[in-house]
Amino acid sequence: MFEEIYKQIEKYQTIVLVRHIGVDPDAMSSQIALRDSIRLTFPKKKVYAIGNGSSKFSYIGSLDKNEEYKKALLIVLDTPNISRVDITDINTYDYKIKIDHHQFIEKFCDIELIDTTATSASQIVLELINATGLKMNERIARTIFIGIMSDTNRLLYNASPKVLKVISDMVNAYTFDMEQALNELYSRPMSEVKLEGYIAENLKINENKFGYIILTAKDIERLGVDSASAGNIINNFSGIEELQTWAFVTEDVKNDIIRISIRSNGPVINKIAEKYNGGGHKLASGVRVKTLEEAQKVLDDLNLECMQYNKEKNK
Ligand SMILES: [Mn+2]
Repeated sequence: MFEEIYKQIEKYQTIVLVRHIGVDPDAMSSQIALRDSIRLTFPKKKVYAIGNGSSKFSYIGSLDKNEEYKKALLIVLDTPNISRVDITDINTYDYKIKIDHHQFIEKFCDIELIDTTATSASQIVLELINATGLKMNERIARTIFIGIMSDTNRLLYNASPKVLKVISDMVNAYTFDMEQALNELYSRPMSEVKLEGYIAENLKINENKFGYIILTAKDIERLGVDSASAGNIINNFSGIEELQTWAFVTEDVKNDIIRISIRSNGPVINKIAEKYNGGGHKLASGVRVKTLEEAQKVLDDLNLECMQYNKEKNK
C-alpha cells in the first residue's frame, strides 16, 4: 500500500495534509513530517499542512493557511473517523488517503492505510518514507522522533522491537539533538503542575477504582491554565494503585463545549467514547459534549463499565 500512496503523491500537484481536532504532538508531527518530506522530494508541488494549531507545539513546525484547495489530494493523518477531521469540508478534495494507527471506525477515504500495531501515525509516516522514494532529512527525522516519543510517552507504551529498530536506523542516518527535542516535548509551565496538584487533591475515586474531576471555567481561570491543560497531564495519573480508570471533565467556554479526557489501565473505554461521538484507543480516549448533563452520562457509563470489569475480574 506504501507504493500506492506514493503513486498518488506523485500524481497530484496540490497536496493538503490534515489530522484530528484537538491537535496533539503525534498528529501534528505526522502531518508536518510528511508535508516536509513531500516538499523535499517534489519541490515544485504545492503542499500544505492545515488545521487549528496550538502555539504550544510551535517547536514541531508551523502550519499553513487554512484555505480551500481545488483538484487536490487530501491526506488525513492520525484520525479514524470523519467527524474528528480538523477541516470544514472533506468532500471538496479530488482523492483522499488515510494514514492511521487507531482502531478502525469508518471508511471515508479512497485508500486507507491503517496499522494498529504502529505506535503512532509518525511511525507509519517514517515507514512510508523508508519504503518509497520520499526523502528525509535531519529536521524531518526530529519531527518524526517527537511524534513517536509523544504517543509512546518516551517508549513507556508499545516499545516493540520494530519501533526501536526504525528509530535506531533513523537516528543513525539523520543526527539531531534528541535530548533537546525531548526537553521541548516535556517542558511545561508551573501552572500545569499546580493544576496537577489540584486534580490530585480533588479527584473523586470510588470503590470501582474509577476517578473523575469536573473542572469548571472558574477553576480553569483561577489556576491560570486553559481548557486543554487537563488533557495534557492526564497520563501522569497512571500507575496509581487506587486508580484504574480516570476521567477529567473540563468546561471550555470559548468553544462552548465540555471536554472529557479518559484513561484506563483495564476497562476498555473507547466504545463509550464512541457512543458520545468521541474516540481514541482502547485505554486512552476523548469526548466532547455540549452540556454537563451529557458529561455526567459519560461518567455514569464509565463507572458502570468499571464496576462490571472488576466484578468479572473478581469472580
Ligand atoms: Mn497518534
